[in-house]
Amino acid sequence: MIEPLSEAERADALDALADWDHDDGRDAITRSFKFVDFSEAFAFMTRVALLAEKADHHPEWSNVWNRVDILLTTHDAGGLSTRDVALAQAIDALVE
Ligand code: HBI
Repeated sequence: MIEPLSEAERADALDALADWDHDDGRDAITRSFKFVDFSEAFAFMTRVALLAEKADHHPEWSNVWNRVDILLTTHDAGGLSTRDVALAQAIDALVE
């Protein structure tokens, strides 16, 4: 069982993940990325996919041409967990 974040942990995480929005309905975090073209967007997705496999924690995501929309939540926890925070930070590092 993966524990969901506590209220305090969630507040701290959302503060730290300034580029992510909280989806209250799902207790998830979302971020949209825009690249110069599809090739760059897909290269980003490939790198995220490798991070996700390494973490055994996978995004819910969509791609339209140069845009990638990512939603992170932990299905096994029914909401946000430390796995989402860690993956979001690793994803941010790809584009920082
Ligand atoms: N990814 N976002 C997300 N949420 C999960 O609960 C999850 C996952 N990837 C893999 C996975 N669970 C399973 O491997 C569990 O056994 C951990």
